[in-house]
Amino acid sequence: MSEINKKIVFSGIQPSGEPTLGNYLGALKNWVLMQDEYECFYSIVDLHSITVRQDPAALRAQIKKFMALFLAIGLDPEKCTLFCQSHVPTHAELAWILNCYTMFGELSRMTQFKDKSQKHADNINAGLFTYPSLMAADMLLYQTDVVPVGIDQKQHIELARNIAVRFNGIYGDTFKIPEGVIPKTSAKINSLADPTKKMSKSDENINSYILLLDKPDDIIRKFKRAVTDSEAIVRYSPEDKPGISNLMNIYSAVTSKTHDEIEKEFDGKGYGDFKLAVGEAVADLLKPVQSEYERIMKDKDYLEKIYSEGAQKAYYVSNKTLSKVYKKVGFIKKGF
Ligand code: ATP
Ligand code: LTN
Repeated sequence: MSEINKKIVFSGIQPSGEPTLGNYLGALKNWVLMQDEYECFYSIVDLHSITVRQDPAALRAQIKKFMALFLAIGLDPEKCTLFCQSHVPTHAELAWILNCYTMFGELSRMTQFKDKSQKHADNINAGLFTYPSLMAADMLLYQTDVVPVGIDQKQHIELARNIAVRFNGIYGDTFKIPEGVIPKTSAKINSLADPTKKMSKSDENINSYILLLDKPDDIIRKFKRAVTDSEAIVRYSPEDKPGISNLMNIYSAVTSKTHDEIEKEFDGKGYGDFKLAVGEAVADLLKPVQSEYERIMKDKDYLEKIYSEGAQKAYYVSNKTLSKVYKKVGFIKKGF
């Protein structure tokens, strides 16, 4: 069971497609790095994913893929708790309570809500709107200290903090106030097709993203096609050269080279050489992950064991916070 002195980490990812290089460099890589030092809870947030319409058969397959990929990238179930959000009912329960302490105006200001409402104008449902209260519940249930995410989630974490402070202000100390951890060069990996936009697993254009399970040839082809500019100088300048700067961020995150080192390495060389180097570095990074994934996917019983044990532990830990909350707001104890 949990080691009390370790700080708590919580993070989640939606099974709304297949994980991309953006998910990996922005979030998942940090998840792996944190597992030795912290008590970590990592969730496939399936409840969140249905705020956008999903095909049930595809969703089922994606969730299993995500769980296998968690293990393939190096998350160790001995060190962290891996589970599906829908298997742990405390998340939906606390989300309801927090909805009653979250203001309409606050939710209206969320950029993810505005973006997704525009993208899915035919399905602006209440779940899409109250998405951040469920996300706040995810974090607050575990008395989380640290939340590793990409920069797009900063606003949601701020809101969760505000909700927690508000609740604590009314009822006394109940929730720990969590803090976001955002990586330096890979906080926002952009689309290869439109480098002013975030790389996103639910993008319609398959050339806009690299999937963790893309084959090496596809990876190299996608980088070759990546939108850049006509200057033909590898130079970091996100404003004037979003495409090349995005590729430099990727190359830097994968090889640990600084932007200066990358500029020197490709001084006098064309974009062709640079794109090939980025493609090869990414393909090399993903090769061992992919073979590990193939191995794990063959053992469905093992996968089921991991997410079942994960959910049991997550329920045990999170229910302590939920019981505290029920008591604080004035609900009476159940007699069974
Ligand atoms: P969707 O396209 O369905 O909105 P997504 O690809 O944006 O999904 P999420 O499941 O919302 O991915 O995010 C999981 C984690 O990955 C979050 O911490 C998020 O900040 C991070 N992340 C997602 N895309 C990127 C990106 N392009 N660059 C850096 N981090 C990212
Ligand atoms: N909203 C996040 C996914 C997510 C999450 C969380 C991240 C759901 N719950 C709790 C960190 C902590 C997203 O869309 N990327």
